[in-house]
Amino acid sequence: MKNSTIESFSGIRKAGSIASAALDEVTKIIKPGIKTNEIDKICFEFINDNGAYSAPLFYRGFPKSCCTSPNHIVCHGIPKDKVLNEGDIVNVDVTAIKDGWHGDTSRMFFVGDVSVKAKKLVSTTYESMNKAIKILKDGIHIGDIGHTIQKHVESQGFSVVRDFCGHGIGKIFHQLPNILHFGEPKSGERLKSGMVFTIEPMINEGEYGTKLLNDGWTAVTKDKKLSAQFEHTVGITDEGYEIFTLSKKGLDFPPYQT
Ligand code: EYF
Ligand code: CO
Repeated sequence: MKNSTIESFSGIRKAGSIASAALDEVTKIIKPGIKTNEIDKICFEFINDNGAYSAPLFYRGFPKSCCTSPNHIVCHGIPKDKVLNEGDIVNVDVTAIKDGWHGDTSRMFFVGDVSVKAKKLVSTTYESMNKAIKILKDGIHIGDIGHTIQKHVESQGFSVVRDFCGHGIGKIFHQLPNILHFGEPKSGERLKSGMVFTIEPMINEGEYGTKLLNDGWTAVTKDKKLSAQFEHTVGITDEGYEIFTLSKKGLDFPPYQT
């Protein structure tokens, strides 16, 4: 059987398309003055209305349905009563569970007009993820993914966060293998057709160090400079790869034309 028709791929394809469409909905409401709690409400309602569950809600005690990570927040920012202002950048990370299968994706959003520096960080982060996706095929090493990302990011003067990684995904939200976003070519495990995992590089404007806030969830840059992230859920096929979380509306990268 071709792996594009196996049960895991069709399940993750459905979950991924709901997660991706939830981010398409978020695109409609992002503007100066919006609160991150409002983003959470949209994600929760959209995912539920589509017969799915939000995986982050209550996962290891996490209190919300998505993560919202503006500016110097690297990941796992908790949606709250916080207003986003003109010039902010923000990552929204959603995971839908449909029929027991997970689809995990995140995108960056621009709040009004943002600086040239922020735009360059966001475009470099997106390019690094896409360059890594394009090399995916049966037989390459996990280290090839990290090396591709690190080479591009460092060539642009930015740094790759070391403290968080991509992950295998399927009926379980987080499983092996860990997908590091830095590394050496031809190092680590070889990818096999049928494997499904996320690529979700977190890229910093300054140094790669992070620290955890006292809330126990929110990771921020140590130097308080900007951080950006994109994420897709991808599968290895006999022919190469499949991306399960592309936007059906072409809203994969800002500025979004809506
Ligand atoms: C100490 C959470 C657990 N973890 C990962 C729980 O893979 C993710 N996004 O692409 C991802 C999303 C969430 C998540 C949402 C909540 N959690 C956060 C921080 C620390 C921790 O365990
Ligand atoms: Co993830």
